[in-house]
Amino acid sequence: MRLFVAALLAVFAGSALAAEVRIRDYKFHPERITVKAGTTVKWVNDEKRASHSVWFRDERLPDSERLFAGDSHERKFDKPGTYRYTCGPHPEMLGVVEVTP
Ligand SMILES: [Cu+2]
Repeated sequence: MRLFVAALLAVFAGSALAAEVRIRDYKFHPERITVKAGTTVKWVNDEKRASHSVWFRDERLPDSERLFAGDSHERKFDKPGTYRYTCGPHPEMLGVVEVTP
């Protein structure tokens, strides 16, 4: 519910700040992305079969829902910082979102 409200607020705020990370070959592309605070990052699973997730484990957040082929996941980053994440089923998959002021 909280995510839904956040998404709704983002829509109403008309936020144009967006960035995309594609998932394929068991990797995040790009593995490191730099965005401005207030940006919504969207992960899209481009695999034919493999499912993945987006898990900000260091922040002790719950794992995302499982992303099957074509599914996507979004998170808005309001605070500058370095956000490392992994994939729940594949801990060898690593990614970083660098958020600048
Ligand atoms: Cu994965």
